[in-house]
Amino acid sequence: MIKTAFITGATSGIGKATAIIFAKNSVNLVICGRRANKLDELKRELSEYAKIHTLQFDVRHKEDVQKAIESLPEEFKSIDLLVNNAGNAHGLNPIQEGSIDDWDAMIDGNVKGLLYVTKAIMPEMIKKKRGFILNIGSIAAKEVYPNGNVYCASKFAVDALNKGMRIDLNKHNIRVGAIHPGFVETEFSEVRFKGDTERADDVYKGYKALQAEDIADIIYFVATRPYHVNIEDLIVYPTAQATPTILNKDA
Ligand code: NDP
Ligand code: 8X3
Repeated sequence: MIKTAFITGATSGIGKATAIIFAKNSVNLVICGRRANKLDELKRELSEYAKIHTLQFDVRHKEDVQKAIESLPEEFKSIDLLVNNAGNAHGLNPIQEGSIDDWDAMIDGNVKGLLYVTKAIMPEMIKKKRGFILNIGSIAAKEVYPNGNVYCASKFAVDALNKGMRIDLNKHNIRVGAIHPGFVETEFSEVRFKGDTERADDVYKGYKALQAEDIADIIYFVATRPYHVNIEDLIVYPTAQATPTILNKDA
């Protein structure tokens, strides 16, 4: 049974929707992100359903990650579910035109950040011989698409780490799995296109994209299977999308 979940990237999109569904099912939460105001707002919204603790840190800063997790009050220290969700794409350019700052943001956030958080959460799970690590990958973890280069590489790394964690943590009775969504209508494209909302909105126009709540629903389902059941890899597309680049906007 999941009593306490730790969700990174809970200030918007998939992470926020996941926090809402878990809290409404009485799961206590540690919600994380860089935007303190968004964390406080969500805590206010969800406190009537469950106990909520906020942790503000940038996943790229390993000392901050470690300190934040060490600072958890006793009642939030025993994490049953870690949702490694924090991440973003930065830019969508041919590799030869890519920005090194964007590359750093994606490799440091999507890959190293996920590792820093997991490193700090694992010891308690190993001690308990119980826990679930759920990694949010992407269809970009499965196929490389034009201009996806470094974002895809960062998500391929998440896929590899998901497998590596499952292998190494197997002897500790820890469940590890990943969910790989296609287009989900969140702040993702606004971040990718650096605040160009017109370009971001265009990504989701002309068809029904996945909603953050669709993925949160699936996360809740996957996490609440009996403990001997591990859904280890799940790809989810909107019906209108067949591959990263085949999208039916005329349905
Ligand atoms: P959003 O932009 O809506 O949410 C991203 C979340 O990650 C925010 O809460 C943000 O919080 C947090 N975050 C980003 N960078 C950092 C950082 N350096 N330190 C701490 N927190 C960070 O996008 P989504 O909800 O769509 O994305 C969630 C996950 O889903 C990502 O891993 C993304 O790659 C993946 N995904 C998204 C898809 C989509 O089409 N939307 C499809 C497939 C996968 P804050 O800014 O407050 O720090
Ligand atoms: C987000 C979906 O297709 O932009 O991971 O890579 S995509």
